[in-house]
Amino acid sequence: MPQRILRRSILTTVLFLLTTAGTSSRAFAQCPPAACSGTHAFIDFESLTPGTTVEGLGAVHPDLRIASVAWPFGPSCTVGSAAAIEEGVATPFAAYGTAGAFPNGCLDGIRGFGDTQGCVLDYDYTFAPGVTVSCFSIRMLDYGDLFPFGGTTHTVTLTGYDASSSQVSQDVLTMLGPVNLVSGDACTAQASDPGNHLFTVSGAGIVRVTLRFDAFPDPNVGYDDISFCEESRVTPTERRAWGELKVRYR
Ligand SMILES: [Ca+2]
Ligand SMILES: [Ca+2]
Repeated sequence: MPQRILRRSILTTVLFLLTTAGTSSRAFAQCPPAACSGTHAFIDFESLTPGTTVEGLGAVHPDLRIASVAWPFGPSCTVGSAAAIEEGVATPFAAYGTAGAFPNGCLDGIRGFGDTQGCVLDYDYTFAPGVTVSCFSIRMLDYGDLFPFGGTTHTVTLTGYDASSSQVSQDVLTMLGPVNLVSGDACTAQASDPGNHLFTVSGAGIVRVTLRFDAFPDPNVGYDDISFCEESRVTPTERRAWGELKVRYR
């Protein structure tokens, strides 16, 4: 390779690394596009007006269904009530408060989603028919500065399952001891602290991802930055072709 082209190639690589280094940790969460051989999806929630529901297939992405699930250990929020939230805006709810009771502070950007304060919801993430993912990631914010249900161990678990309901991958956050007003606050937590934590599951053939809280959670949290990598997808054309095939061989 001529010297000039080699230099340009190195410069391009350095620029690429600098660019991705500045955005990969927050913008793309932990399912980076470069590692996705299929179709990459990233949802930052910035386009959703506060109060817009995030639940149901297509609400935030054509191939993703967010569905809240009743928390079995105590006060569950109303199933189906998860909605877009905005920093500094207490409507439809302050899913959590940061210093000075500031609602929904320090999301990535100014918008994410959450549910009502003081109650808990578990979540299921599933995909459009025929879609499987090889990676799924979500950011949870402000976990660990309030533990009204007591307990000494506080565990949040993201689990990916395949079509036969076998576990593919699991990511567990365990926080020990009492509240921590620094690492548990969305605005003062460092990356990967409970207060600003990315959960990621990866592996072949994931069709369902569950987010589950144990009996002693922080009920006031928010979510942001969902990314996933679609590894397979049955296109409408293929479905039609299969139908024709069945007719032909009936
Ligand atoms: Ca956001
Ligand atoms: Ca909290």
